[in-house]
Amino acid sequence: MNKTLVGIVMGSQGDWEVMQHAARSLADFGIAHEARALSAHRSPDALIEWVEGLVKRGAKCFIAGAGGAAHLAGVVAAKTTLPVLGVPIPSRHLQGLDSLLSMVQMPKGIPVATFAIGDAGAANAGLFAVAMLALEDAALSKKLAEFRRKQADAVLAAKLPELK
Ligand code: RP5
Repeated sequence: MNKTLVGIVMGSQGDWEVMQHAARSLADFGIAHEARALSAHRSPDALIEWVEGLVKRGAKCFIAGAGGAAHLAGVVAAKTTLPVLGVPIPSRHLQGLDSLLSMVQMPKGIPVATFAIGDAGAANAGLFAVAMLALEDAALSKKLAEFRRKQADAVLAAKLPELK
């Protein structure tokens, strides 16, 4: 089995609906990853044990998604010097603005690269992890460039409807 390069963690099982998009981006590029639901507040010891274990096993970065008082990415960042990419999960009452602000306002010295709220943020966190890994992997870099080219082609091929 390939070595796990990216750890994906989310605060609750319900976050998977959004975080699956990060896993999809990684899977599409053949990046070995491991996804877990572990909470910074409800299961802090298990979270830290998992982070430390993945670091020892040679992971290159973490993607953390959480909603509400979204401290998960910050806690992961506090325990490792590997890059941590944060995904704010849409929340029931404040639609994820709470998650975004909780995640993005890290204290100086412990960075979390915070992405957009929801599906696009999760997909982009996965793509950003691919871009980081591609820095030292020419084949992956080529695959990423091809993905971008196809995406551009799709935009250029768009046909707008006739005016009614
Ligand atoms: C956060 O609280 C989780 O990341 C989730 O987005 C939110 C709600 O979790 P549940 O109460 O539904 O488990 O910790």
